[in-house]
Amino acid sequence: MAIDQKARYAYILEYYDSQAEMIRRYQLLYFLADDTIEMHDIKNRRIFLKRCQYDGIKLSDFFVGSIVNIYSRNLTVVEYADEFTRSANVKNHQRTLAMIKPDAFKNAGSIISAINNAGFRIANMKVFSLSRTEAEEFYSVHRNREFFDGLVDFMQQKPIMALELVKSNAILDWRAFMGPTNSNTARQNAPKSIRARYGTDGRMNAVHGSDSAENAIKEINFFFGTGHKFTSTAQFSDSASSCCLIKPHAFKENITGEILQEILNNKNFAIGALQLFSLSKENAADMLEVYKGVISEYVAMVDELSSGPLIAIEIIAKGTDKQHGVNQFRDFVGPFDPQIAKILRPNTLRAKFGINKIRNAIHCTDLPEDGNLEVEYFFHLLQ
Ligand code: IDP
Ligand code: MG
Repeated sequence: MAIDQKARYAYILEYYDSQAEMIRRYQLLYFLADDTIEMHDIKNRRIFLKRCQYDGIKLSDFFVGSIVNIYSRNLTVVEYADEFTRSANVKNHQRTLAMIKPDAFKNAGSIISAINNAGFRIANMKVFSLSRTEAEEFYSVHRNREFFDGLVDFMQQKPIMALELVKSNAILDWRAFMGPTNSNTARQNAPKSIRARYGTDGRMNAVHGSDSAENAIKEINFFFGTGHKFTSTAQFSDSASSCCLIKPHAFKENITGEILQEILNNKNFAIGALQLFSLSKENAADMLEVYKGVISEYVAMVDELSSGPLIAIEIIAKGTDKQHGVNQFRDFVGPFDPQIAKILRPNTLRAKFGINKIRNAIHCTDLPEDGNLEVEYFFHLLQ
């Protein structure tokens, strides 16, 4: 059956215009028949983008809270503009809170790959180190259970990663994908599940997932809402910190997990802090300021860095002096140009995951004295 030519979804998008210091609102129409979009400036009642196919934009990019990049602007989808769009999207874009628990943190990359392969989109992601009070609050429904104290002890041992996942039927699908609460039961009854593959026992079971729509909202808010300020996990060390960015193209290609796992497997480095960010063009230009006028690809680098979500990571080099630490991670990342990297240093991250000089998968700190500055930019200034 042919799709109705006029059938379209409608969204309200916002963009912070830093030059005019105001928020601009647009209505975006997505035509289902031919995957074209059209945009209107709401205030001026003017057409902003004539109906066209827009490279790199797909229907699955649109849900409340998502960020789409059009004409180098990062636009946030803030609401559905009509009931047709709302009811279709509420079904297609359910959200849930997943957590990678301390026992599985060393496998966080592989778990993220599995999450992506199972069709979940990652809308938010951050590493936390929970205090006793925070762990107690998160699991407060279990306060009277005999396993509560053990659970709280376990949860505040090491870093954890919280993830906001989006998919149709996300809550139940993620619970099924996690497997039974007890990892040993999981290995018997659901050998492909995450808990079977990465869990330890009944308490240390690799991952968490919200159990209802109500709790999903509560738990997403707990980690990603503005209500609670968590202590930063970043170490901001002048001697050991350097900054690694998994670039937007790599995030879009769903290779974040593979890259992260390579970093986790390398015994020379530890992860201090990690978080998903969407940089505006101004932020990206700020961040890459030192390359302005130095590297001919500067403008294209800024465009790439502001083209969608990226993952910022504080890398802690273990047991080395400052000079050595940043250089050691650079060495692991490899030459700027992946084509050269593939020939000269085939085991480096850029050789394995990069495409070209702009889409080279990873940004890493170049100069030892910039390591902590770059980390502070993400984990202090942008917080
Ligand atoms: P769920 O994580 O599968 O939703 P819940 O019953 O909500 O399971 O329990 C929360 C967490 O408490 C579990 O994931 C597990 O870490 C821990 N836990 C549950 N039951 C036991 C137990 O019998 N012994 C030790 N820890 C437990
Ligand atoms: Mg539960």
